[in-house]
Amino acid sequence: MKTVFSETHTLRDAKTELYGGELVYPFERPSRMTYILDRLKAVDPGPILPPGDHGLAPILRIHDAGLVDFLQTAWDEWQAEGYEGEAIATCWPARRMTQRRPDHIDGKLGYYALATETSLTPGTWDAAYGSAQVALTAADLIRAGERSAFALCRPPGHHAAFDMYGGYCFLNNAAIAAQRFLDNGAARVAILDVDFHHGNGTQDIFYDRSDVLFLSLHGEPENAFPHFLGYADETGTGAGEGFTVNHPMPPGTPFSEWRRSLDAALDRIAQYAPDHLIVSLGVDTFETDPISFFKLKSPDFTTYGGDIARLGLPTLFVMEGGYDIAEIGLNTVNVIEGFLGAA
Ligand code: OKP
Ligand code: ZN
Repeated sequence: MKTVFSETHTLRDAKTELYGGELVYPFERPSRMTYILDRLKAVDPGPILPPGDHGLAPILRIHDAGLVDFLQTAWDEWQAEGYEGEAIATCWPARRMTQRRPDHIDGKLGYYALATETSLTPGTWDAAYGSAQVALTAADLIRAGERSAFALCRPPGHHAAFDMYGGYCFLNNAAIAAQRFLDNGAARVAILDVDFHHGNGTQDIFYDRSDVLFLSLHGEPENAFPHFLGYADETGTGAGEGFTVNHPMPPGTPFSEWRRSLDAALDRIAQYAPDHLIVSLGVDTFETDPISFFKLKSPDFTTYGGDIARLGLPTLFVMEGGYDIAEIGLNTVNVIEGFLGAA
C-alpha cells in the first residue's frame, strides 16, 4: 500500500489549545507524524510519496468559499488587530442570535468556529491545504487502479463542516476525496469513520445526499466531543434519508462491543455496494488515549484492519486523530498491516 505524505504539515504547530481552562500545548501536534512515519518505515508496506497540487477547486467542491477565504486571511486580520496570542474564538451565534457574518475578526472567528480548542496560527492554512492535497493525491492512486492507499493527512479533517472549522480540523480531507471519486465517475462512495470522535463535519456535508453513505463509530455525544451531533437517530434528510449511520458507544467500550458496531457498519456498506470505501482512520480508540474513553488494544487494530479488507472494496485510508503518541505508529500501521494481511 502506498502512503502519501507532505512535510507541509509542520506548518501547523500551534502553541495553544484551550483545555481544562488552561492553554496547553496541543494534543494534535507535529510529532504524531514522526511516530507514524517511523513505524511505516520499519514495517514498509509500500513507498511514501509526496502529493501533487490539485489547487483550490476540489476543496471548493466541498467547502464554503467564505470559510476558505477566512482560513487564508484570518491570521493577518488577527495580527492587524494587535493581538499577541494565537487566534481563538470567544463568542458565537448562539441560540436566538443572528446568523449574519460580522466584519470584525472576533466576529468572524465565532462565525466559522465550532469549538475553541483549535487556535489559528500563521501556518495553519498552508498545512490544511497540504493535507487536502495528500488526500486528493491518494484518491487518485486508487482511481489509477491501486486496491488501497494511505493518505497520511495532518491536520485531520472529519470535524470540518461545510462552513465551520474546529476539533483540530480545517478542511475535510475525507469529504474532499469522496467528492473527487464522484466527480471522476464513481456513483457511490462510503465513508467509514472509526476515529473515537463523531465525524460531525463529514455527516454535515453529506447529510442530504445518497451518493455518499456516511457511517461513524464514536463516543456517545452525551459524554464526548463534539457533543452536539452523532446520536443514533440522525439518519440523514431528504434524498439522504438512511444514508447516515451513527453508532455512539459509552465510556469503557471494549473491542468486543466496538467490533459489533463495526460488523453492523460493514454489513450496511456491503449492501450499499459503493465503488470506493474511505476510512476516516483515527486511532484515538486506543485504551490509553489521553482524551478518549474506548478500550481498544494494539492487536485489535490489526484485527479490524482485516475486517475492513474482507469487504473487498478499493479502500482509501485517511488519517484523522490519535493522541497516545508513543503508540500511534504501532496502532495506525497495525490497521494497514491487518488490511493487507487479509486483502
Ligand atoms: C479531533 B479528532 C475534551 C475536549 C476535546 C477536541 C477533540 C478533537 C478531536 N475535553 N477537544 O477527532 O481526533
Ligand atoms: Zn478523534
